[in-house]
Amino acid sequence: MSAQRHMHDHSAHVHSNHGSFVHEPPEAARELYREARESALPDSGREVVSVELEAREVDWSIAPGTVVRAWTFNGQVPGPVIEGRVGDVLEVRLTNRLPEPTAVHWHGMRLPAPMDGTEMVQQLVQPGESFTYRFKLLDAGTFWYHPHVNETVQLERGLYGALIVRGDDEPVLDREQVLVLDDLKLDRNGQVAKFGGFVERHDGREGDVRLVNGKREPAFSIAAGQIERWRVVNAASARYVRLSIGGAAFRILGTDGGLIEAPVTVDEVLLAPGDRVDIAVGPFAAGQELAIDALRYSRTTIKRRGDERFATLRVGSAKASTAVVPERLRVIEPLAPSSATPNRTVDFGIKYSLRRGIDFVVNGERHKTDEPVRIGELQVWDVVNSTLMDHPFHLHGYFFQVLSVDGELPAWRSWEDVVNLPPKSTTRIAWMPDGRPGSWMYHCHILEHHAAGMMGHFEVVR
Ligand SMILES: [Cu+2]
Repeated sequence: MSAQRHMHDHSAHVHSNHGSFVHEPPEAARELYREARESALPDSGREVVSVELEAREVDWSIAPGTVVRAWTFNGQVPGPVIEGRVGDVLEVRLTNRLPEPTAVHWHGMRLPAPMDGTEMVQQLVQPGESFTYRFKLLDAGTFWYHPHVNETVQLERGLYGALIVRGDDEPVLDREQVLVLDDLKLDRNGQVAKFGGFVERHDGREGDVRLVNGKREPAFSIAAGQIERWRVVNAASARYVRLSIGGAAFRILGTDGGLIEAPVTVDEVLLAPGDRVDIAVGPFAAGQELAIDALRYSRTTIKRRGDERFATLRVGSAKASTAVVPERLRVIEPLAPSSATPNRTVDFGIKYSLRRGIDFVVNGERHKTDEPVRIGELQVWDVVNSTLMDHPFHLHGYFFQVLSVDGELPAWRSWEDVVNLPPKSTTRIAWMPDGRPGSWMYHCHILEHHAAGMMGHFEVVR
């Protein structure tokens, strides 16, 4: 199908995203899209990975005898795991069979702006229509995809999936598993509960049903003596997951933007909404059973939670291991010293509103229009959280490094696209606009906060 066919004019339609707030793609969007699509060519020896994604409603079984009316990619929750290699081109044709418009955001990908899947860079894909995303895979890591339209509803109903990009120099472990975490709020009839209300608006929507790969509290297995690489994605709307594997030690290998410099041994790791972590799990002894839990995490919500079970890990009989976890994984050059002078402050705050109760704002404004950023000019931003709640800050299209949190150095250097902002804190980040002009955004990845205005958009310009 041609670009022209996909991009025909929808200007007569009303696009609903966050309430009455409408972002529109620029006039030149069609031409920019065509250029981006045509210029995405694989490196020599690499290929075009073609994927068909159909967004459609199906009955999805989260547990034996428990069926939920879900919105899915290709009839499954999560959507299919999409896999490619660095240097490949990913081409995804999205067909919308939902009763409302959608679009797909490729979370964490350094792609051209017209492929970012937001309402700022493309016309939404109307029911019955298709749209093709095509971009080159530049970075190895664990990414994910999800709609950026009516996202509080579309993600909750099941529209999300993992996207894995492999590099040449990856640690070779015994086996790999992808764990996509989510929670689901069901009503008395066992269906997706209605949306909205003050608690949901304030806390973000959390549910009492915990899913891993679309199943309620499933069991995983690992062979005794083996070490596996787990790629974990937090796809929940608002839930923070302080991931524990029975209290056992595991090694962090990578975060949002791929491998870190050296493995870090921990017995828990925090995944804010939108976060990913790659970990080396094991070895364990035969017969062990470990609880994969989210430990209690207080983020100053109205509704509180204790430790909660996501899954169980059962250790089977022993198998030989050939896993090697190298002591050095890669080198990450620092973008800037922690003393670098910030050139922008992004302040996540709340304001009381007579009409809406609470507004979630950036520098005092809902859906802030921020200053442009020039390609090649290092960005050092102080990202401030003025509130008493945690907020996960997400930047589209570019990885950043955390330079400091309240003046303290982070425990390790990494590339991130999500960082949790603790209450009343300042997180200094650095990032480089490395090209790819166009409309970009940052926002809180608690989807209800994003929808309520905790986002800013800006142009990257030459
Ligand atoms: Cu938030």
